[in-house]
Amino acid sequence: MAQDPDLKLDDSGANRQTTRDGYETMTTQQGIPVADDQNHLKAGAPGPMLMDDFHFREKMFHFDHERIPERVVHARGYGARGVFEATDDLSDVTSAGLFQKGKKTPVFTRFSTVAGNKGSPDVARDVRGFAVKFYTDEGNWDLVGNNIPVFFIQDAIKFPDLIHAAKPEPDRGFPQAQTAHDNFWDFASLSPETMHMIMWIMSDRTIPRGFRFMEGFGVHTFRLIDAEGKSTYVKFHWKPKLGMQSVAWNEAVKLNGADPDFHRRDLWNAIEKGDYPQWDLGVQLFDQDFADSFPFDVLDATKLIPEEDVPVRIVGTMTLNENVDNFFAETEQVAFCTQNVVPGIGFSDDPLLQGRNFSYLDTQLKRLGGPNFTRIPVNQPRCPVHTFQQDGHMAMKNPMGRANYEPNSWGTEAGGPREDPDRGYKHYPEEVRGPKTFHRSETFADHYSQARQFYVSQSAPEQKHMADALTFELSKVEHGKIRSRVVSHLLNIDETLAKKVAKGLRLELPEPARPARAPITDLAPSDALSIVKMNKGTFKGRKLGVLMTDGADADTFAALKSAVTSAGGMVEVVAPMVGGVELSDGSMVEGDQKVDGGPSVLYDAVAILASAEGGQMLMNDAPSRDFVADAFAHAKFLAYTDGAMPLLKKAGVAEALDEGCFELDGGVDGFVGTLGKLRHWDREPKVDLDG
Ligand code: HDD
Repeated sequence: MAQDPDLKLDDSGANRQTTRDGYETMTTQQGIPVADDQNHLKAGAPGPMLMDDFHFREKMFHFDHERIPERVVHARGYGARGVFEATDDLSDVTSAGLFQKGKKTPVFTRFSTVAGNKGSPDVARDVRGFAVKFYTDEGNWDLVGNNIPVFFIQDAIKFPDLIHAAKPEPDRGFPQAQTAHDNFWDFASLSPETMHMIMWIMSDRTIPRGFRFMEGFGVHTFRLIDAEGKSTYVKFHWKPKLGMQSVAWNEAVKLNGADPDFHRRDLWNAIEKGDYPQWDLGVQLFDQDFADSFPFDVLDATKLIPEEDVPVRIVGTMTLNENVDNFFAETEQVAFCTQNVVPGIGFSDDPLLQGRNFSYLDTQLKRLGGPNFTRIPVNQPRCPVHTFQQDGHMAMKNPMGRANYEPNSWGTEAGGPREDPDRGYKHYPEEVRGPKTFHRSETFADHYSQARQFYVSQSAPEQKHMADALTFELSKVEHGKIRSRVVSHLLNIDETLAKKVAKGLRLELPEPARPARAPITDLAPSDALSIVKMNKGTFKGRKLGVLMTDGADADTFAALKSAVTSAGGMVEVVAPMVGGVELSDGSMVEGDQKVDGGPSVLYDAVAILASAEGGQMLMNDAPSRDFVADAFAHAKFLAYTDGAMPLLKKAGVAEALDEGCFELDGGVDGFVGTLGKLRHWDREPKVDLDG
């Protein structure tokens, strides 16, 4: 008898019985009810353990095999389910059904860091993966992107070297989740093609405030193909509805201690609250004529096309609206493959993309243990699947019937499936000629022009952060010659930047590196590349941390809470004791955090509401002083009541109060009205050595 492939483990009536207390009866994997889950079967007391205990053996066997290899890159990640809705019609350029206006397509999205292992902290300075699986009516489309629109290398053959250099050094096994070490900078400085991406990773893009505040990019040039087979080049962009935001570096360092799960907790909580994060999907569309006139090769993944040259057309919105039920089942087992494209979407000849198309399928085999990973629910298409592929480890859905080969003559009912020249995926019939050689295209030879364009497009605080980041990273590099070599490249990007970094390292300025092609130095700056310039002026989805003591003014707290909530933000109470504080009117407010577990790095802005006695008490508490001093140093907007002054004094902030600091006794509007600016960056040069 054919097996029902959907048979569920606990479907059988016998095992659905409950215990005397009304719990479901525990069973083995074989469905046998378990009598004792506390003790091994033994002979006598205390007694040797008996091999008869199949429940113990099965339980231990299964536990021993719980781990699977972590991803070789992007091991630390977090996923959620959602939906993509097309808001524009793209049928003029693609036959892909998901781009018909109004069409809704389920998605699974996984964000990740790249270098760190599965247990590494969320706010490591690193690129973020942004991978989306679209379960379309014509199969799965995986858009496996990053939060940076360019990549380090141009040819996939260098990927293992890049990753080896970035990961912990092989002899000592550290540092974890960091590029601040010799091997990474050695490789980068010997590979000038990395320089554009180096500028991006040294910017605030690699220390995002959360996944909800990041852009995403498909990176490569792909193709859209219409019903007649015409091809249009495309680059994909994700734009967060909440706008972009990053944290300060010193804040990131502290966040990783305060909450190593900062990003995943943020995403999970937002979805649990029903505050669903959304991204618009945009496309840059262009043809061969544009490609030919563009100063760089559109097939070179180390180059982007500025939005000012080809505007981003918004074509849909992704909403993440469901957390996973089980982290391992979905987030860990989801298998993205760049080769998963659907009719209407195609590859270009980008040699990085071509190499990826091999690597992803290959890696899933190792990670998930066999070719049937496509049958794991999170990876299964939501449309019918008919194939003669069969058997293998963990075969869960084999073809039914007698025929398992094509062609066969068993008639349509039992004999299918058959290929379908009308509906089937057709590769773009690009004409290809040329000698078979190992080579890198001459058109890929410019390594500095867009690196410079990125740098000059940044606001002053962002440029400062880049110089600081480079100085920091190179200060962890032990070999002077590697530091010098990096600076020799910076000289080809921007002289001021190079000099700042050299000064920060006390390094003699080297000769500039010899470029393979002279850089173009007058590319127009692009505002779209700057987080600060693109600020949307909203506090929506952000968090105010209010440090409070007994006797804090109830009206001020109520006004603050109501104004921040109306602005779409959240308020968390930080208290000396998590049991809460008693306000001036005798009401109690629960603490969301105890002050030493809720440092100000967890918040986008802070307020201190203290009574006179409360201020005196907090002043002697080191975590409370850090709360204020850090918020100030991280350029956060800060508000306070008069009672908080002793704390502000002791934290060294009272003498330095500036336009980013607000006295609350006169009302909350000035403070809350400013929060959308997110940071008071003007303060920053006054609070650090590098200013
Ligand atoms: Fe990759 C994972 C993104 C270049 C080989 N990559 C992986 C993930 C993302 C990216 C987001 C995690 C997917 C998930 O959440 O499961 N990778 C990129 C981007 C690249 C890129 C945007 C450049 C444009 N990757 C790249 C190259 C290769 C790989 C050139 C190899 C030739 N990447 C892999 C991999 C991974 C992976 C080894 C590890 C785990 C996995 O695939 O599923 O195959």
